Amino acid sequence: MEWWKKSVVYQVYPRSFKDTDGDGIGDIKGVTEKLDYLKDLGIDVIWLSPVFESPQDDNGYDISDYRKIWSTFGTNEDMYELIEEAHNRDIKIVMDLVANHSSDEHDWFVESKKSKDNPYRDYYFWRDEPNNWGSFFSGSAWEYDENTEQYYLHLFTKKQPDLNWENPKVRQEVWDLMKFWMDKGVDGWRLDVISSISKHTDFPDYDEKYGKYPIGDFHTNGPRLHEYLQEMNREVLSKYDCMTVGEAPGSTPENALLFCGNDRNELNMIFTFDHMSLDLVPNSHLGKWEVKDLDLIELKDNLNTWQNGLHRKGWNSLYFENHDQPRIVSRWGNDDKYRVESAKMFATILHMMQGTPYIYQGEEIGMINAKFEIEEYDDVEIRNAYKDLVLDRKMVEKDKFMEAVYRIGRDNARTPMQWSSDDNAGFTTGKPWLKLNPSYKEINVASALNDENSVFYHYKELIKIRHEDDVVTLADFRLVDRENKSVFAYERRLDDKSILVVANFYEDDVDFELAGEYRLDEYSVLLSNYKEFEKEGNKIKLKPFEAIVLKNY
Ligand code: ISL
Repeated sequence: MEWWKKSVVYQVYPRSFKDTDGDGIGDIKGVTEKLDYLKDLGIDVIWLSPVFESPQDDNGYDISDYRKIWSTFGTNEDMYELIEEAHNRDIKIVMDLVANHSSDEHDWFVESKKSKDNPYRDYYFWRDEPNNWGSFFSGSAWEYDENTEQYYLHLFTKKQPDLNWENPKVRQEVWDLMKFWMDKGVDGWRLDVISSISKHTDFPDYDEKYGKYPIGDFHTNGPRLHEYLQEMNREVLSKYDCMTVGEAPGSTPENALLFCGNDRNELNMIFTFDHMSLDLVPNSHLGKWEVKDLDLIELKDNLNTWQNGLHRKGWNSLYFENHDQPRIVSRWGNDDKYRVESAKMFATILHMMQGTPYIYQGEEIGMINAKFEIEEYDDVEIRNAYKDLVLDRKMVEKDKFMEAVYRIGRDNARTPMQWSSDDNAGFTTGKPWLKLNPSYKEINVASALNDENSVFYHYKELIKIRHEDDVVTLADFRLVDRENKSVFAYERRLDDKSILVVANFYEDDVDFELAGEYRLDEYSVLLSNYKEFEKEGNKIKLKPFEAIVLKNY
């Protein structure tokens, strides 16, 4: 079995993880310092969000030199040391490949801008007229450049011009930089917005009914996408023992197999947005800033389709959090009275599915969303959307916009990691680059380690189960009692071995009758987030956010 099928990945957002030099920004040495902590948790792989030279317009997702570590994070030597120290502990390192776009301060773009006949001109997309495509970060996706009187394409900020993958030289540059890091020992890549690298080069306008600058199907899954990924696999990936996970906005269970189908020779798995969009109003003129309640049955159906769609044919990634998503306990759980119970419940349903689970820093201690004043947010997405939707176009009242920010804004996940109840949560001795979540006095690593009932030890247990039991890795997936509006239950079955996961998704007690072929007395408890498990015949009496893993072998 491929190693990444039995692995659990931990995402580090270096800026907010651990600062060792007192400048208020996390660094590479900080990651190295915490390797023993991560080893204790039991993870196998670290995915490091971008650490390369960058003007930081989008916190490093705007790279100006792909072969150099950003000096605020440290040196290339620090990075080589991290790789070595991680490997000494049997932890693999996956880096973030942000190659849909570069920074506008990258030499390629600096050259490209100079003249229409510059050798780097067609490293990017230049046009005389813009179309109506929107930027993910508000406004038009085209920026006018006075020097050559043309517009360039940027699906993200105007400091993130899109690279032109039609140009074979661009692709060669990407293969070379990937090899550079893999030759240094890097074990794989998370590929940023990989579903956007191939453009519809006729740049068709969207229908105006979708708003002034729509974002839609033309933004992803362009005609040459899979040709490029197969070339990447042939030229680079196939030469290394590595893992890949492509971030794929616009992916569906059907097209997922084009990326990660066993016979495709492209990527190992993708991050879909499907399940994380279920509480957003589709096609809203406010983009992602119009939220609605989650419908549990929709979530169950969605995960079921992905689990079954990829079973034996491809491979799922499993996630609820990352640096672009809010904290799951605040989003769909209860981050107050039942914080611990609900954090463990989400962990349980996620980690017992088939696929490779991803833990985002702080998720393992049940960190919660932050509620700041608008001026206190740093995220370019929040700031641009506030200016565009609230101040300029007045499409939404400030209060309503802020409610959406509290629920789904990206900075919810980016507040510094809470190591202890000391000053600045033990994250830095300086002034943190982003305000801490005041909850750190109570929610922090030190107290989690001291409490055998903490969220941390629940994660540790889930990881251990995955490592020790191949049923978790290999078994199929079936929903149990799909229509149940309060309980998320499923079975994983491999031959006659069966694991049942039963989770109360809400804070009211609920009785769950195990119907059909299942006999509760054939099962024993493998893991639970409550000390006692109450049953009556084939009925389980579930307490708030109770989640139980049962097995029959
Ligand atoms: O987070 C989003 C909306 O809130 C997405 O649209 C997000 O921008 C998209 O998933 C791409 O994300 C990735 O690329 C961006 C970067 O800002 C994100 O942090 C990164 O994960 C541009 O590089």
